[in-house]
Amino acid sequence: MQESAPLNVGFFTKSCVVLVCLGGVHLIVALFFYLTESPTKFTNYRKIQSDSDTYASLTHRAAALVMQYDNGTEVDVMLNKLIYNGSVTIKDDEEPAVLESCPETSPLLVGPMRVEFSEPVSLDMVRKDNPQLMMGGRYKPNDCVALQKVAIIIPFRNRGEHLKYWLHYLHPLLQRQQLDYGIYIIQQDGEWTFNRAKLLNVGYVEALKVYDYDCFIFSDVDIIPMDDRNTYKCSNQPRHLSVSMDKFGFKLPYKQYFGGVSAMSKKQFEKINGFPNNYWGWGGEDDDIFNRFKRIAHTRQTMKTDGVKSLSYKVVDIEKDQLYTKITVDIGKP
Ligand code: BGN
Repeated sequence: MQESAPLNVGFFTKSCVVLVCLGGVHLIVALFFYLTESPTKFTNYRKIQSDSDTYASLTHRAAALVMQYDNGTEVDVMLNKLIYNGSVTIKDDEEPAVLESCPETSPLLVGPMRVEFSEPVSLDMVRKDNPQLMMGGRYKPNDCVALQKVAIIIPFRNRGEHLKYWLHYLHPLLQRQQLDYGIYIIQQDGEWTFNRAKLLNVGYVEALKVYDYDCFIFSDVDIIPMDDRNTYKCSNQPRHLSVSMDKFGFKLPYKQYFGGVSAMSKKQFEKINGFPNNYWGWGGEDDDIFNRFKRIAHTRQTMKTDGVKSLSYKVVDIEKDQLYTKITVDIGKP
């Protein structure tokens, strides 16, 4: 009897040690699988469920695990951290979780449009016609994720009449094109000679302060598309959009013409250091930018020193309307 007592104690102690070890291994393995698997699950939830459902199921799932392995504070702390991170990510994300990408060609397009300037148009009328716009002339489709984030930059001074028609025709068109877009009117302050290209550079810089745009459309205020299949989007090459205008008899004035309306991705714009800043007065700046893409041209030299990298200006005023963001800037003088 006396001999068996230590033996029993030894066996009991060993069993306890083995049990504790097994429990520990179980805990480590379970924790490992939980931690390696959970990020994917978070992502899937975000895609297929609404925000509140997601938060509820995350909380629920994590709570169940806390109960199952409720034998160590470390586990609790880690799970709480996951719940916290998960909920923060989801609450930060303003996109409804079920949205898919918009199609390459929007089903809302109507093709040729009637464009005319005889009927009067007021800004109030345009505001009423476009109730989905967000402050600053911003829009994104609510039933799909737009393929591009497009900033439309319009150099401007004393052209209020043109602007009204531009907004009247372009807002509905851009919405039909299912773009995530914003309108930036860059108004040159003062009476010095106009500088279209420098204002375009300002628009590029200012728009990027507001939103992470990946495509930039540079448009004159008096040019309105006559067909909404002419998409205000960028592609793998810079695009010239105003290729057939009434004032040029629906032809290009010359082969290299790049004025009116053009589209460049952020990457393309950066590659050529934006527009030149030193074209004061009418003409030439669009030809300059065309030549920045060509192999042999003097602008291949000047573009290194003159462009968006060397741009300097002062913002005088920023006005956010439902229809646009108007930025008044002092860009200096010739
Ligand atoms: C060209 C202008 C363009 C303008 C078109 C169409 C110049 C360059 C002078 C060296 N080019 O003549 O800027 O868009 O006409 O009107 O002025």
